[in-house]
Amino acid sequence: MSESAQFTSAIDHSVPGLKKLIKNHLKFSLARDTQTASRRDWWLATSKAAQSLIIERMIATQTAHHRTNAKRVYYFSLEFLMGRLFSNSLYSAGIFDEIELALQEMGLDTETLRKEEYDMALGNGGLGRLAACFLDSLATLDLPAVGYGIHYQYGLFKQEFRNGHQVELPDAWLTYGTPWEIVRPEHSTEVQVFGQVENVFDDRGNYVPRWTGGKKILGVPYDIPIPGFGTNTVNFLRLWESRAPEEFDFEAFNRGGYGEAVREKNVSETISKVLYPNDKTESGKELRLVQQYFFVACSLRDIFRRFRKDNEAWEDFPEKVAIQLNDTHPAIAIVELLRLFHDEYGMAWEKAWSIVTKTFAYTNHTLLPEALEKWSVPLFQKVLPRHLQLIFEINKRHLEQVEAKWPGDVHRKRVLSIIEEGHVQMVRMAHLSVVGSFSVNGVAALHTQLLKAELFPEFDEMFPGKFNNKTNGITPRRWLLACNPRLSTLISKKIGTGWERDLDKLRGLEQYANDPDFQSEFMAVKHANKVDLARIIKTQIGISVNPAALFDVQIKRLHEYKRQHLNLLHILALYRRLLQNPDLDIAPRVFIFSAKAAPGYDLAKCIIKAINSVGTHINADKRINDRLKVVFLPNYRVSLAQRIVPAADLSEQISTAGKEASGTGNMKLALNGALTIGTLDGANVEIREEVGEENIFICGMTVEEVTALVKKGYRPHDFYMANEELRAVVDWIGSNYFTPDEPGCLRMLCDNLIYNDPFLVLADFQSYSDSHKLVDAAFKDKPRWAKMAIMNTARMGKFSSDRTIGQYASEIWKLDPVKV
Ligand code: GL9
Repeated sequence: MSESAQFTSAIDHSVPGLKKLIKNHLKFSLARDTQTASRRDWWLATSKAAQSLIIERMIATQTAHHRTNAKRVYYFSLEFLMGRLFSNSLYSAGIFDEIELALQEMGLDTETLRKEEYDMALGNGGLGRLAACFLDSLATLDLPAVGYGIHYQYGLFKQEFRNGHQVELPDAWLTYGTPWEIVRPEHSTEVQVFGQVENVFDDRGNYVPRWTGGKKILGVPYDIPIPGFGTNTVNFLRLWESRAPEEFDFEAFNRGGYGEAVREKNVSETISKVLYPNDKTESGKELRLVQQYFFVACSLRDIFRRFRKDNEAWEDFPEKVAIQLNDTHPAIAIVELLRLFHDEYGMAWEKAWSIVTKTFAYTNHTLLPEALEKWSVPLFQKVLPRHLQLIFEINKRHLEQVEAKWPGDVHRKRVLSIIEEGHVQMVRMAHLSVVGSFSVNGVAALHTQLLKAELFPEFDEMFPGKFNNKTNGITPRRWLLACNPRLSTLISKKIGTGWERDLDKLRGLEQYANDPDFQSEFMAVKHANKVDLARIIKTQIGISVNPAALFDVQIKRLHEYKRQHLNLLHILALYRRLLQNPDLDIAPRVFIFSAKAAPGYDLAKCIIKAINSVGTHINADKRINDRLKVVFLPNYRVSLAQRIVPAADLSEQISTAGKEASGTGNMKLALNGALTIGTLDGANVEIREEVGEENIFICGMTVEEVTALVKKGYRPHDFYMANEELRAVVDWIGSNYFTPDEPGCLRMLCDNLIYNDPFLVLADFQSYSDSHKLVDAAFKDKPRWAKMAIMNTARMGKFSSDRTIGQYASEIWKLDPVKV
């Protein structure tokens, strides 16, 4: 590679050149000729062609980062929900149109090939998808960055419905391989788990603790190039796969024979076997803690190797390395970095700790108490005995600081401690993260405010300025350019291109919001997207829907706090009103759901069954005459979201106020011209600020009202008794009317609502239902709806993840771009 700053490609980007490149890959990488090639072969060959261009730029990028000894950010995350990479790669390589032409000339098209790709679903939901959007923005902004995570053999389970119930199937995404990853055995690294702590004499004759006797595991990295859009920068995502260090364990072989030896190998490989399918944390599972430690330990060794190539002094580490912790899942990295410096490199505690706390920054993604990770001390002792000792020492020093600041204040020490006292002592990973990081951020303004005031008020007092907000964002490349080509084309025709890298430019559409011609063009795009989605619904689940109806969309993980069951109650209320008054004048609606429930979350699965059963019943009811349709699309995933989002009229964002940290689906839908019906929760608050309150439907209680009601003592039964319609629909769910073949199967949902209702569904029902009447009226007024939809698209600039990442870079990481 030349040392010049000028990057020139060795590959012919012309249509004939790309055709040749694709055919070469077909022949030499896949051993196929054009006659026998399957669609998958063509997809693979085309992907490999795009990948060649990207890899060229990746090499140039890495050379530039190395040559300038640039500071890098390392994004540590247990989840990266990447989805398909095909379109993204073509757009980023700047060859989308050329490839389209090249394929056309060979009798193929991008649209068909795209569908051959299996989603890369190494994440659960918002948190993992945010990581993917961030990688896209980091590269697009020319920021030197590496994502680190786990190369799961199985991603998030595949969902099917059997008689309306969720069934989980394994997600074998690697069965046919992927063209995007590059295995790098030369960068493999060994880490250990379990074992014990022994005191030994070090080289200087000091009697020191040492971690010995653990089980050795090999980490093998797989790299996925991450190309920026409209720039030469290509960063990468490095995912670790666990292997047994020796192909064959001869000791085990001698002890127990061949079978034993292979079994031991399997244990090592279990670590990267599967993504835990819980959307909020998986506490107490030994394997999950091992996963967490495994990937951060591998990543830190990798970062050390890279740092040492260009640097001498450890003091400079924080000048060259920033590590962002995506929630507390990778927080053990704080202790591992301290251990490496202190135990392995003999650095004094104070110096080691000072470097550590200048390196890490932590993002909190939720206030839900069940999601705050805690590990029992006995489990820690078993898996990471030396780390446990170090945590106790970190905590001792931390509590000395508390004592210095608030002498004699026992209460403060108890609430600030990293160790929670009780029958079994617990390590609080969030406290460890706050103490070990120089920055703690929330993911929306309201969330950060509650983080400071409710979750960590004592920490905020102890470390003023450490807490800050970084409102989430989404990448406009995937969530507008790639998923909605019709709207992208219309926008570029109207205001020119450039919005893909500067989303504030969409403000230029505002001036056309009242223009009848533009309104009809905008709504024609929406209609065409709805026709596409209607076709998908028909082929996937056999239900016919009317593209002229209002498409009312709720797509996200299934969770009580997100309140899909509030939506269901409203559907039942509408159904009942139509049965009671057949002439009721409402705009026809198609309710569209898509959601996975954690496999062990019974109530969430019951809500899925309830929606499916009610839907089947309503869809078949001739009296309704297609004025209501209920559709639950199975196997929600990124690629399906990319089909639903462009076709949505209404976006349901109805979490109980204070529970949804930010939400990002809300941004994707509004960007594509859907209007939001939502509570004042998470980023909805900021969406309202941007679009104006005349362009959004806000309903439900505020955080203050929720707090007051809970404090006073919430009694759902009172709301149930006081509202005739609400009582009728709740009873309907519990009545077996919708599930005659499975009596009692929705009982738990009905009982939960009347007697427990922890997320105040019944308390918000009336307000939500009233708000839907305003939606109905607005939708019937076509020019008004069109104007509101245009205003939503025009005013979403703030929610580009480029803006978010720009703020992380300047305010947290102090990171400068490097142009390639
Ligand atoms: C989440 C929050 O619940 C969302 O509100 C937020 O938008 C995202 C990204 O910051 O993080 N936290 C969390 O644990 N999940 C989130 O979506 N869960 C999943 O990823 C399923």
